[in-house]
Amino acid sequence: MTIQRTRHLRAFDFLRLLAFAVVTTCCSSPPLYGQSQPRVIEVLADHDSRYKIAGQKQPVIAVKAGEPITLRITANKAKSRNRDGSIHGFTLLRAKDRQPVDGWDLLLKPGTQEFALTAPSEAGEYLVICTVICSHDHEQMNMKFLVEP
Ligand SMILES: [Cu+2]
Repeated sequence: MTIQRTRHLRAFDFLRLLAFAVVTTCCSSPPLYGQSQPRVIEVLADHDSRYKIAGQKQPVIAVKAGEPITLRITANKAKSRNRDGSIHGFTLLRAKDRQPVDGWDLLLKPGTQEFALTAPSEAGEYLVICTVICSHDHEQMNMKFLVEP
């Protein structure tokens, strides 16, 4: 009787240990395979023709030069949309000469979309602008974007 109970407990302990090992192996970060995932930056392109970032009064995106990032943008419709259904844009310009950055000319459909992007290789100040005439406030729909060396 006593031996049986002990065996039972041992089996239980073994299972608990196994579960613990599985959980710590699967859920510990960083992942054991490959390189770490790109950083996710979340932006809201809102119905009042403003870009918003949670926890920031004046939204600013700061990245490292050449850093791979995932941009997760949620777009809410303002007053009007493009013929193709885009409700806001997200276009990156170099601040000093307003030159557009290759690959950073995004059109946003309603809802959440993810874009895998690489930060500009040139450090400095950039500007995000909306390219869809989304409302009478469209002109002020912009945001600072900093590329750190
Ligand atoms: Cu706009």
